[in-house]
Amino acid sequence: MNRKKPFFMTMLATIMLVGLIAGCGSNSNNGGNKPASGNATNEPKTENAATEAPPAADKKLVVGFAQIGAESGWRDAETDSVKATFGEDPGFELKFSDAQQKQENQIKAIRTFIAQKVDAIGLAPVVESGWETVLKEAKDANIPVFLLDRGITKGNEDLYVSFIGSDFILEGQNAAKWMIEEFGTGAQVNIVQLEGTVGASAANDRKKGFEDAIAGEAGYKIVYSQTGEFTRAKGKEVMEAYLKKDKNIQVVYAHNDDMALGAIQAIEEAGLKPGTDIKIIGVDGIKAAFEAIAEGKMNVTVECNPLLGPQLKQAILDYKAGKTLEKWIKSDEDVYFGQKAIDALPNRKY
Ligand code: GYE
Repeated sequence: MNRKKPFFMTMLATIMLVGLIAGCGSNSNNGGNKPASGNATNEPKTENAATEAPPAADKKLVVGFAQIGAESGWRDAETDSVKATFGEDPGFELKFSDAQQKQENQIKAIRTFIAQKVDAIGLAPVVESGWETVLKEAKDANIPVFLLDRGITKGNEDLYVSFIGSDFILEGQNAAKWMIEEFGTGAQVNIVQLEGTVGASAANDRKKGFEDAIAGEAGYKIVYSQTGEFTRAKGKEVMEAYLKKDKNIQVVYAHNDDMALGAIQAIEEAGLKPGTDIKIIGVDGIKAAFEAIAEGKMNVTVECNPLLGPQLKQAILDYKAGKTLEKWIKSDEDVYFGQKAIDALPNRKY
């Protein structure tokens, strides 16, 4: 794709001399986490100049969101949050794309957003690696990119403004912490780990946090670790297959609640009691997990907040206002088990 020469020509021709100088500088600033204030106010104006120029105050901010898909209850909740946040605000227009789990579809969506000259791009990267080229294209087009919920390979921090989401390593550590408190140090515990999408930061880091936290506990063994792709169906399938070979398991650690719920079905069908014979740990905190805890079939869910629409909107507004943004806008999360989960159930929002 050409580097927007015609666009910049139009832009330069329509901006006064002072704006022209600021406009030249903007190429290197944008995509960073602190736009120069002159640059931030020029940005929407330059797009107006390129089109038919309604007054800046009336112009909607157009946001393109490249979503992963609809693999889990968590993802649906995130999609709803983003759509509701921008849909209810007359100051915004949302362009939503569902990539059906494919990175190539997300890359295509981003290129379409760039061609449409959106004001900001939200990206929930399905996997961590392989974003450099397309995010450089967005940067060259002066379109700020905000990562939502999953991260990208370290060393590419200049390619996005902020990452808005959870600390997945901490979530893995919290899952292990609950387990070690439940069984005690020195216990013999066989664990099946159901991993998320291969290459996803949420899967990599939940695995790392958990495995690091049990490294000093010789009796805690991961006897099997396999992707369940963050879906209920795959979680069930993987668990079913494993139970046919070996039933000597004390814990299932699933990287999300949907896979935990799938595993629960497989365990029941194998004639065992999930929650009692095999303890079930999930991540996300979706309502269905709270229900399973209340029924005694699941033991704990490590919360991961999907209601990120309002934070994304605020980050875009702050960026446009020239404010300094945190590189990582972290979610505030809890761990739910036992009575605490039962008490929280009526108020769960997702
Ligand atoms: O935990 C899982 C999913 O990226 C944090 O993606 C997200 C994860 C979430 O579909 O359910």
